[in-house]
Amino acid sequence: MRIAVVGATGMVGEVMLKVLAERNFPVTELIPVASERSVGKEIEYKGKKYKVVGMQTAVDMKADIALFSAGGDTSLEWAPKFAAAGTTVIDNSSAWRMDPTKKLIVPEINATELTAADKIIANPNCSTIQMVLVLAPLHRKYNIKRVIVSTYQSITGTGVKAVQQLENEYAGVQGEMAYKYPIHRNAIPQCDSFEENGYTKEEMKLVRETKKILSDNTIAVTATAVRVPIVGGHSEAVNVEFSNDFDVNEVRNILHHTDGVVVQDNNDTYTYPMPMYAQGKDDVFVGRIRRDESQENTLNMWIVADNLRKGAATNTIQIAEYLIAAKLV
Ligand code: 2RA
Repeated sequence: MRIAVVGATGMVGEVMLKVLAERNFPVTELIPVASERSVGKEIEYKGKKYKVVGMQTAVDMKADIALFSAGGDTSLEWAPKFAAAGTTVIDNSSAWRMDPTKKLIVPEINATELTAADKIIANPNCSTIQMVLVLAPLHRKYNIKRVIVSTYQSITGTGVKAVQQLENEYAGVQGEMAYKYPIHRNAIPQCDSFEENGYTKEEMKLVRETKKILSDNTIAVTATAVRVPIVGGHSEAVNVEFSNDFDVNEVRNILHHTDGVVVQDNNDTYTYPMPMYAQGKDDVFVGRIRRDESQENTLNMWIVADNLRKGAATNTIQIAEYLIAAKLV
């Protein structure tokens, strides 16, 4: 497979290359793509050096699949050009996610929706992926009425500038700010910009994308997204109201048998998910599973995942793996 990685020099792009190698993805030719200022830079993949090329050069090279993580504007401009050249695009930005003509895919949930006609496929937001992977089997079993989620999001979701800001603040050095406020010893209740309704784009991604991926607009979702000074992954406190009652042990068992989900839930052994231990792994970890005693048919959970892996690079690559296995590319 001729594979283009668009945004190859960025944080997610670098993880994509790592995961492609780890999973021994069938890459016959790698095309690392970045903005003009990075053209000519060398990147290494599986012990071989490749020169970064620009966007139009990459379009003309007619990759089979292009894995995009280059921001929404770049994707809006260039994904259609790659698609017109016959390349199937899997895009990590928010550009196409809510487009009614584009599929929003978490392979374990809805990859079967894909057809060969899908030339631009949207990868959901990291905080959405980890939540819906856990919610999907529970929705099928108990029918979800409402979700209340509070996130505790890693600074890696903002990118290199945010990681540098935290390192500077640790070191007592004044540097470029990724956030309006210090992130060291702080928690910032704003991920991305605010929308007219007073919610942030990050919060509304959780609301909108969850309904689309679970194919159910009746699910009520509300979210509070918070940035915290950690790097390992995103954590989420999720409260779910079902139409029907449930048994907590049955919930654990359903999740235990869900592909991509690992249950870490034992109070006696202080076993629960934490981003420090999720970092570098592709699973979504769930624990603190307990009935909400304040309301019937309602459950609390704690969900953690590496936002750069299952939340971005790995999910994207799993979509590509599905396309190949289903002979859609
Ligand atoms: C964030 N999910 O964490 C967003 C984009 N990666 O900032």
